[in-house]
Amino acid sequence: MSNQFELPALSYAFDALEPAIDARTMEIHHDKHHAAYVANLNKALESAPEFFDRKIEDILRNLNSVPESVRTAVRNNGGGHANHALFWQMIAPGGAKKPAGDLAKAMDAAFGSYDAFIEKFSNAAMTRFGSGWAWLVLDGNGKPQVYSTANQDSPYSEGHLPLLGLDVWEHAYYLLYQNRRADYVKAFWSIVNWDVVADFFKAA
Ligand code: MN3
Repeated sequence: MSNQFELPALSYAFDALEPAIDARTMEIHHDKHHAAYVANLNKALESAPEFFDRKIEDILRNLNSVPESVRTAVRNNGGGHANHALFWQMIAPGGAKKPAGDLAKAMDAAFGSYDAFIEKFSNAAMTRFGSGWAWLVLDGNGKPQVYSTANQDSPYSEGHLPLLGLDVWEHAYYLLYQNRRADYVKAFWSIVNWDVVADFFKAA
């Protein structure tokens, strides 16, 4: 098969995000969960191999171009692949621990303040029933928005550009936090790499 999708290597050690996220969770999350999304995406596209030449974000932006027989599989597993590939970067160790510069200005204009943003995003993460993601995105007009998506649905499919995402599937936190999603969401703010978020913002 031509350009099958590949699991991107994690650019840091499994224990690099402790104590916010434990090494065992990172290992299973990356090596098992993310790997499964990639494998299932490749399997789904066996019947439509021309999609192997396209970027996953382009496929997700145009899900209606995917054959109906595999569209749901691509939405779920392609979304899973794209979302996790972004997530590992957004929580990479290091970087600024608060937004700055033009990104901070755009966020303050949209949400009022950094604290108001944190509250809005955390609320989106807490109120997503079942599995999904909380997002900070740039919408079609280039304005910051906060919302959550179900399952592995991607902001790309809404025509939006994801800047920051938080995985609130139980597989992302259950080993360390069990049912305490609020503690996981709170710990997330200690590992966000705002330099990476700023790079996504600049590239928009
Ligand atoms: Mn996950």
